[in-house]
Amino acid sequence: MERTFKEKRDAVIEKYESIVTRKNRIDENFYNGIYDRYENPVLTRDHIPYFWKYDMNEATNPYFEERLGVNAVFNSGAIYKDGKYYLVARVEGNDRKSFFAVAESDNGVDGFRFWDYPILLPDTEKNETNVYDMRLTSHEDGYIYGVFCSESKDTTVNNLSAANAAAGIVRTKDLKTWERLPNLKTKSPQQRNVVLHPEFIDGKYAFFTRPQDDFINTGSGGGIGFALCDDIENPIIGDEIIVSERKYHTITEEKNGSGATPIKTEKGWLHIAHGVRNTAAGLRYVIYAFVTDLKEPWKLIAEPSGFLIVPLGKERVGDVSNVVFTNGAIVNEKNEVFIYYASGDTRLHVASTTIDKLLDYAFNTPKDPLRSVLCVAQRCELIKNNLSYLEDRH
Ligand code: M1P
Repeated sequence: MERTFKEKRDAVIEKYESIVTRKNRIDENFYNGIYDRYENPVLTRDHIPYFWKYDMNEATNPYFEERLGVNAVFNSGAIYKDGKYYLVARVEGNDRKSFFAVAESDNGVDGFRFWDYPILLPDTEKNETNVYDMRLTSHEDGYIYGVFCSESKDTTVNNLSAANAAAGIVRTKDLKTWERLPNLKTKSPQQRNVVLHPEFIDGKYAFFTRPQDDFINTGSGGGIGFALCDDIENPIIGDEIIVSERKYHTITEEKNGSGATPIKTEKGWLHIAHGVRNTAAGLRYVIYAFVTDLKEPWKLIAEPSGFLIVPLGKERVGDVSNVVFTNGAIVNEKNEVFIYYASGDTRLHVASTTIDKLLDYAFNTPKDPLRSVLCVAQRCELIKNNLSYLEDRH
């Protein structure tokens, strides 16, 4: 017999509560010494409040059907404020449009609950169709900035899928009221993965950028860029200096992009970014790290070889398989670091570590020597040193 409206509704509420109150534990099956992974994602489509999806009124929804479904919750900006962990997640409706919503937790690894309403961005860009991937920057000017991709249809070509990506900018003090500034103007025809640096450089705002010729392909775009901006209320940047290059036969060959807002450490600015390579099965997105100079943050001072985080197990499959992507990390007062990364453009996970471990990783992992023969020599050196310590191993 079919369940009553009340039975269906109560079951949906119960499932939601069990998901958002579920404890998360470190995944003991994974170890690399650099960071911990967790058993469960921190945000999924099941974390979306039921009252965002169902009409809860029996008179207008007698079958208790979803009216506005949510497909995925992924790429999230992150910020630590007054002892709480906040994520500004990319929520994608069944209609493919993304929007932003704040979720809050007391410990950064579980218990994330969305606030009652998603963020209502001021509608100042009339051609904007889609918004996604907000990076949150607590700037020394006193505002929290959100920089995100503002996407609109490219009407200059006869191609229904052609789109333009620009960097949208909003700012807030409380994550509740958001002021929209004009989109960033750059020389590059397209921009995605733009991040505002937390400090003034020579009295100016500074952006990490990703110059690109095309919506998907970066074309001549050489990697993650850096540029200064005189006026955040009329944001224009000039020439972009390339900070982290795309390189042949590496994890960044196809493209790369800034991820989490750079983290200030005593040894430099720590960046957690993404790199993309092409394969016969399509693009493969991984997460990598690099460090730039404290005073001159466009200067690369450490770039360990290869990836930091790669999709593993269930993370490998999703709406866009073979993808991990980050646009947010949090450092708390204990110098613990929480890297929020999405898998498969479908759900959001956390990896936890510390500043010390990440710096050790960044400065003591060898660089990519760019050729197989040199990679083998690098590994043989490690083996030779290890075997001298392990002489009595048999
Ligand atoms: O689908 C993978 C990612 O693709 C884009 O990243 P990039 O601009 O580097 O290609 C973004 O749209 C991102 O949201 C998405 O996760």
